[in-house]
Amino acid sequence: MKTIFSPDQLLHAPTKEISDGKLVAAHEVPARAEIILEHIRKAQFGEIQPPKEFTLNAILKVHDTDYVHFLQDFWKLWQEAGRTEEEVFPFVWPVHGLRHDIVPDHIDGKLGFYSFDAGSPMGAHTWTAARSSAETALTGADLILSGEGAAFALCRPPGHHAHRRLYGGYCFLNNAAIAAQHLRDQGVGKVTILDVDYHHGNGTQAIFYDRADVQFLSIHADPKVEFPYYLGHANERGLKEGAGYNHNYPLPHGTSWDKWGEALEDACRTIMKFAPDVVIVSLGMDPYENDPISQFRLKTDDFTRIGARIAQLGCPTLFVMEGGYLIGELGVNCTKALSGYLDAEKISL
Ligand code: OKP
Ligand code: ZN
Repeated sequence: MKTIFSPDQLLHAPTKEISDGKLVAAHEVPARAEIILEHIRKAQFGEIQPPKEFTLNAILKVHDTDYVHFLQDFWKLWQEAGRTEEEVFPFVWPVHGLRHDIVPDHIDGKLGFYSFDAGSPMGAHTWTAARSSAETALTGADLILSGEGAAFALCRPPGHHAHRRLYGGYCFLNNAAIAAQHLRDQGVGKVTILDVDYHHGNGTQAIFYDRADVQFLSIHADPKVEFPYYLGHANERGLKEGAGYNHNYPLPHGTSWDKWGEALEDACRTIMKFAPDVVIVSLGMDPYENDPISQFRLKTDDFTRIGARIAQLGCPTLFVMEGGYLIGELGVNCTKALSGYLDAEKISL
């Protein structure tokens, strides 16, 4: 299994974020990708290659043009406004009852217009890193198109919280969604996105909510008590043609493998019924028991089981990195998920 990664993805390097009502040290940091890469090298799963370059077309199939231009032009606009801070936060949003049909000219208005949280600082190189992360996912999708059975897109910054026209949850471009759309545009009939990150993949869900060609399933902490709070409930089943193609598995804080594994089993049976041509896994390592911001209790060996169960689906599979925060075990857990996939026949579930 090949891995795709670019050092450009490290250029977005926030040092702080707003969380729990205060400024705290940033969690979504470049070292996350470095520690994973180091373990991927050691595991010798296969070649580690840089992403290819893509025009913006594939990104614009998923994200609105004005939003992409905002991300692209952000640093210039920030400087033109005379601002000097290197990490930038929104602080005012067009929530219920306010207007969404006029994009403000002022940078502070734009920041709130295009975001849904104050936890995702932007800086001079955020666009470069986010675009590179999306190209990593697109290159992974191309490997699948060229006949590879599996590939690992080591995306960072992550993507699953990003909507068509909104950033948040450390995500700017929805890497998994961009890869899924690219596969569809290259002639793949049906794509499943299985999101195993601890947090609900609200962006991915929203992007494909009214579509039957891309099935979305997410196993995550109940949004009643966890970020992103306002999406991810079990009764969100899809709309119009997409009705019945969206499946959420919200689970309580403290969930360990017994209940998590049951949800995965149900999700895998639902995927089998859909019979996708390609599976994309939004791979988060944050369901881990010692993840610094999460409250599930999966153990290292449980990630092996996740990989092995996904392998049993028997579909070409693109793994797209999402969350999982900085601790010593981050790299090991990630390679366990991938080796579980590669060695599935040796693993009893
Ligand atoms: C991104 B991904 C913790 C605050 C968390 C945002 C979490 C974003 C998670 N006190 N704020 O899905 O892992
Ligand atoms: Zn997460």
